[in-house]
Amino acid sequence: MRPIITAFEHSPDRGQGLARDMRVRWALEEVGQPYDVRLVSFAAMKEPAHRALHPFGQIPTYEEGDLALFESGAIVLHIAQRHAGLLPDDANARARAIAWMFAALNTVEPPILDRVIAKLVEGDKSWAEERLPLVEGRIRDRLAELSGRLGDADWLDGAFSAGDLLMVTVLRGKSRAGLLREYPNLVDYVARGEARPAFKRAFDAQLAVFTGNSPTG
Ligand SMILES: N[C@@H](CCC(=O)N[C@@H](CS)C(=O)NCC(=O)O)C(=O)O
Repeated sequence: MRPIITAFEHSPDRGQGLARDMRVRWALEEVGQPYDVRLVSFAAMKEPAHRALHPFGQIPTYEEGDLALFESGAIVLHIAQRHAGLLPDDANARARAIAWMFAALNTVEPPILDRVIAKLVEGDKSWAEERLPLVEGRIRDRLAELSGRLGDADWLDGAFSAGDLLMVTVLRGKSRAGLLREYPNLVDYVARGEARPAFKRAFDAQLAVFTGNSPTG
């Protein structure tokens, strides 16, 4: 059965591949599971029909038979648990890979998102300029810690896993590139993730929606 995911009808990031359906597409591409995409407008996301799938009126969602899921991390975990290739077989290694999934979304992504909010939403406030260095300091702390742990390894814990998939999606993007440049091993880490054929297929599929080349992934 082909799962159906939802994605933005229009790109808010001008095709950088940052919308979170990218994580789901990438996971599906890594495990070789074909999927369909239902495109939603910003208005439609807030309608009851979409909110029945996603209580917060966002993308991505994931439907597979009777199952409907929201939250990109939960969707990637579901895909990784149902298919080989994104989580190790060994129980302890699997638990550690899942810990990295949580670390990406729960520890590294929040300060990065805070910076997006500080710039885009709060940028015109009188205190915005004073706050930004504090926000960026918190990102640097996390990146320094992550960089230290990664060292010269290719991936966070052995083979590429769903933990790396989420971490790379959290770190990538033009607006993060400046801060990331201070940690060359993280720059290389993101580049390694982006060089994976499954990433490229996912990226191209999302981009194709925005450039009008293809309606589905
Ligand atoms: N924690 C959620 C966040 C979902 C999210 O923020 N989605 C964005 C797109 S990347 C969205 O739908 N934004 C539109 C809105 O919130 O109205 C996840 O990881 O799935």
